[in-house]
Amino acid sequence: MATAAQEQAALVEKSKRLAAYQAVKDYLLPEYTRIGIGSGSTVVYVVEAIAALGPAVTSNMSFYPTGSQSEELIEAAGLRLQYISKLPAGQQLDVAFDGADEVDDDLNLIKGGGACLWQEKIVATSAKRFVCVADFRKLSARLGTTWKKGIPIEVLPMAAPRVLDELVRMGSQNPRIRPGLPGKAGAIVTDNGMWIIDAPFAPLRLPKDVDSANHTDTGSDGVWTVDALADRLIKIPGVAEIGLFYGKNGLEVASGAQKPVAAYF
Ligand code: ABF
Repeated sequence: MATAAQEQAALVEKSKRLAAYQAVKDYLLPEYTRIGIGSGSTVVYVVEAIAALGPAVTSNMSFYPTGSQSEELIEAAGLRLQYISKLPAGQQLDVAFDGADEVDDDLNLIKGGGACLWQEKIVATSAKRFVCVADFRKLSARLGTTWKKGIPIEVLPMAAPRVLDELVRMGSQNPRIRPGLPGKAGAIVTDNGMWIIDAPFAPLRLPKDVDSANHTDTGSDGVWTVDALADRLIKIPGVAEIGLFYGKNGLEVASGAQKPVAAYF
């Protein structure tokens, strides 16, 4: 008989798969030719759902990865691989699909738990529409509620100590350089030769939280809004990119069985 933990794990996998198939059904139009493919375990189901459509649908499509993991995924599925560096200036992807670590009420995202956030942000912002595919565990009212490890920040290795100092000044509780994968000494090294710092902050406010006199979006009481924190983090010298995705234009939610969610911008 399955344990409670095994049942929960099976439910999570089912939810990821449902969310992925629903997102592909709703947002991969047959006329599309350029599709961004993100990273993480949920995206594995996105690629599975796309490959299941068969060559009749996918033969005119090219797939743009966000790093080595999704590159391998695209190739293994027999889909055409292309690189974002080859996308001419002035042109866009039709759509990009990716996962997330946490999604808030306004559909802001924490991403980067898989250390691919820089290329993920480039691919996401190169697309006319970004589709975030996430299972029910990822939803929370405020970022930093369920994803306690901190906001992933990609940094130039030589700048890491200076960035850590600044994060502490900004109120991050115990920011840390992410260690290498099991069996690998030292810091994790991204596909771009950078390191990742994980910076925990108190759950981030949204604009709807800051309209009373007691609240501020400046961080002076130690609690940041998503926008104010993101604006400040990206300006720290040595920071290459941050794992806060907070473009809000045109966001929508689609839900289905087991509460899969897709966020779009
Ligand atoms: C990528 O993979 C990352 O931005 C995010 O950190 C992670 C989500 O992985 P999973 O789908 O395995 O939860 O999308």
